[in-house]
Amino acid sequence: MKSVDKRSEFNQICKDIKDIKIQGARNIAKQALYAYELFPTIASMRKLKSLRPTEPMLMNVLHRAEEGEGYKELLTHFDSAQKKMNEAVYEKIETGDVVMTICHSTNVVNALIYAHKKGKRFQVYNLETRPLFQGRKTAKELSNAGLDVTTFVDSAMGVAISKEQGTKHVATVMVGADALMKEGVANKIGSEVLAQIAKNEKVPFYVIADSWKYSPSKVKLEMRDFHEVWANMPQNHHIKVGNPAFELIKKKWISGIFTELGFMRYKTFLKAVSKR
Ligand code: RUB
Repeated sequence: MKSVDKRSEFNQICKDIKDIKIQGARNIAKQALYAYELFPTIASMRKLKSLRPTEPMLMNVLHRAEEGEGYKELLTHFDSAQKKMNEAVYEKIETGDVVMTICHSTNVVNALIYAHKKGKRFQVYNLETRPLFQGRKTAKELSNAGLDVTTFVDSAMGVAISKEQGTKHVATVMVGADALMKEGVANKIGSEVLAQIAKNEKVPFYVIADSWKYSPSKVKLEMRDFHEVWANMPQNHHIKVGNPAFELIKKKWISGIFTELGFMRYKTFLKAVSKR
C-alpha cells in the first residue's frame, strides 16, 4: 500500500473511532491496533490513545504492540478469549431463559449467538440505548442469527425486568464492559440502573468481557457532544444537555464476570488480574 493511502486509511480509522462509527471496546482496540500497524510511530500511538478515554483495552493492546508483541499474535487473543467466554456463558444459559442486555457488545452478542447455535433456546430482551441506538445493532445481529429478540425503550427497563409488571420473567442480565476496575465496571450509560433493578428483582447481573479491559487505575468516563441527544435544538433556548456516555457499575451489583479466565465473582477476577 502506498504511504498516502496508508495515511488516509489511518486518518479514516481515527475519525470513525472518534465519531463512534467504530464502537464497542473490542472493535475499537482491534481497529486501533490495525491503524498502528499502518503507522507504528510515537505520534500515531499518541493520537490513537487519545481517541477514547474510557477504553483500557485500546491502551493495553497498543502498549503491548509498543512493547514488541506482534500484530498477528495480538489479534489471535481477541478470538481465543471470545471462545473461552462463549463456553462459559453457554454453561450458564438455560433453554427457556430470558436474557436481558443493553447497548452493543461484541463479547455479549458473540456469546449469545454461540449458545443459540449450540442448541440453547432462549429469548433476549434488549434496550435500544439512547442516544445512538446501539441496541438496534444488537437486535439486528441477534435476529439475523435466528434469536428471538424483543427491544424495549431504555426507560422501560424496570417494567421489562420486573416480576410483577414484566412480560416474561428475566433469568439473567448480561452486559459488556469498557473498563474493568477495582471499583467496578464502566459500561454504557444505563448499565448501573439496570444492575440496581436486577438486584432488586433478584435477577443475577453478569458482565461478559475480555480481561484486557482491566485498568489498575480509574478511567475517565466520557461526556459526549449534545448533538447526539438533541441534534436540532432551537437556537432561541438556553438549554444545556448532559450526555454521559458511560457509567460505573459498582462491584456490589455484579453477580459474576465471564472472561477468558472463566466465570468467577468480580472480587476473584480482580485478585487474578492484579497479580499479572
Ligand atoms: C459500547 C459499550 C459496550 C462495551 C463492550 O459503547 O458500552 O458494552 O464497549 O463492547 P459505545 P465489546 O457504543 O459507546 O462504544 O464487547 O464490543 O468490547
